[in-house]
Amino acid sequence: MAIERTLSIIKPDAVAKNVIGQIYSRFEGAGLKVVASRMAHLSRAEAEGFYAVHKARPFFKDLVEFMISGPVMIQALEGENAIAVNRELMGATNPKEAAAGTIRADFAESIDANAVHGSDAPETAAVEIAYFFPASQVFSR
Ligand code: RTP
Ligand code: MG
Repeated sequence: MAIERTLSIIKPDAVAKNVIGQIYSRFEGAGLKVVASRMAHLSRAEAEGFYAVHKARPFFKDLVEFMISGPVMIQALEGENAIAVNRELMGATNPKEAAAGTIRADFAESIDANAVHGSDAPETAAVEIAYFFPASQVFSR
């Protein structure tokens, strides 16, 4: 199996709920290693740039407003099949449809305030990690 990296964001709702540690425990329990990490309060320009792929979507404005509503915790995760493993841990985008025991089922309120972001493919993971972390701040281990 391939060792991959993925970009994860603990969104403002989950940071406000004080569950950063519980979410990190789930990453570690699934064999994912935190190889880069920092807290940030994103500017509008940073959030718009990060979600540029969704620019034409009706939910884009609300998504950006939500992502700049408070601090977020940003991390790169590394492990076997890290992208799919993280998406499995996260659960469905809409927490009402997320499987029991997933991060979104346990901590998310709504499709907007849905606790976490995770990259969806190797190409987007590489772009998203580089968006937040210079190579010198990613510590492969
Ligand atoms: P993410 O990118 O945050 O990991 O979530 P995702 O892949 O599961 O969902 P995606 O389709 O990439 O959408 C990005 C974020 O936009 C919000 N969204 N709202 N109101 C809506 O219909 C709607 N659809 C998506 C969600 O917060 C989603 O995480
Ligand atoms: Mg997505």
